[in-house]
Amino acid sequence: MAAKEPPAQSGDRPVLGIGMVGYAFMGAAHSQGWRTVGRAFDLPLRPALAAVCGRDAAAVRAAADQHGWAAAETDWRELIARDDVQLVDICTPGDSHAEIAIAALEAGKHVLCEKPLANSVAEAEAMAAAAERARARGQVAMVGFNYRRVPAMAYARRLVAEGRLGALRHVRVCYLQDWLVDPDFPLTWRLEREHAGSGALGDLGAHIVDLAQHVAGERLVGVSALSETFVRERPRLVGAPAGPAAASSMGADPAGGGPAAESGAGAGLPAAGGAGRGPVTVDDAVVFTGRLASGALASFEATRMAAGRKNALRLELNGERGSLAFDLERLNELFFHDHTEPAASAGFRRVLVTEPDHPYLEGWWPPGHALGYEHTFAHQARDLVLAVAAGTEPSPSFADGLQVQRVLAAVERSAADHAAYTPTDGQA
Ligand code: SOE
Repeated sequence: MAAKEPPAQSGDRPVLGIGMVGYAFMGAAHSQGWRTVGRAFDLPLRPALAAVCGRDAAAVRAAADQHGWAAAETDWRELIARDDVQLVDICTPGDSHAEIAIAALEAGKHVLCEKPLANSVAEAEAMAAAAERARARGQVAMVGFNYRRVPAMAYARRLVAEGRLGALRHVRVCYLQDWLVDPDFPLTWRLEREHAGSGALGDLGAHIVDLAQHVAGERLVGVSALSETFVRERPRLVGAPAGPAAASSMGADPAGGGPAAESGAGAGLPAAGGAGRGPVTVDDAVVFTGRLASGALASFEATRMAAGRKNALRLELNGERGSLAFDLERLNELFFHDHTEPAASAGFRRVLVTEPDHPYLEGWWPPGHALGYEHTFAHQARDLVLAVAAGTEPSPSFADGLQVQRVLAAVERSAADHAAYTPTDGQA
């Protein structure tokens, strides 16, 4: 498709041309981040929305207009080959991450890849190896764990690193959504193993594994898990080819149009019915425990079956000197208890994380003027642009994404062969 070339230089700041693959929920969120980041933060490079890619020419053109992309492509290889694209942003289902990311890195481009990094450890290993080779050529590659960029979460990490919680004892984290409660919610790609890799585990569990480790500042060394698929068959999507072709390598998210469609909320629900029911091949929910390197105990729960919980990512840390608690549904607030204070007056207090001294807040509004979900994508873009400009390894790197992938694989393995003991009347 015809390209509208963005300028190679803007004022005294060189342009960083972005090419994005996929344009549904995550594509819309990333577009918003790329559009706003240069207005909020003073960056050494100016991100330019050069081109977006999807399989359906008319739909991708409409998405380009809606989200502010200068050009539209229908083949991701063409997107990668463009001279005005220096960074490839991958917002497709997991089954195409490895192929696109490795091709982009080998073509000399920087890469941002949505989470989870891949659908398997083997793919993630190949991606991390490609990123390491590219690093030697000055390229960077980052995984899109955007919740690290909630200011309250970045601030929580700072408090832990400063020792305000002392030695950690517990990390308690869950990610609760409810868009699969309805057994007639259709069989989108997120419910098919060959496209999504896993269910709530990869979709939500990946976030909480990364976030827990990031805030705690240490990694999991062992896990033990249970998982369940409560609804084993769902209506096939109308007009969607059954099986792998439905969500092949790239383009528009087969789950449908905008953010609401993908999350299953309200009017955007993808159409179902008439094509029979098909098998759900991923988990609906997973719970697991883990041990961190320091010996702290961690518990995790990820589900899309928690009626009434829309996007409740809740995290609590307890240490010998204090505790922190957070809920993504109230993302400007962090609750902090300082256990070194006199017991009579100590207790959890609400810290409104909107001060200029709080992470990322220097770019936004006066204190008390709250931020939201979308800002995490601008913060992600900011950190990536700074890494590109400085030639430093971004965080989370593909190596970090691989480590999360290994945790997810260990959780799956444990859930598959879990030794569950039946309560008895006292005899072992
Ligand atoms: C759907 O469960 C989803 O869009 C996830 O895929 C995202 O990663 C999460 O941020 C919001 O929910």
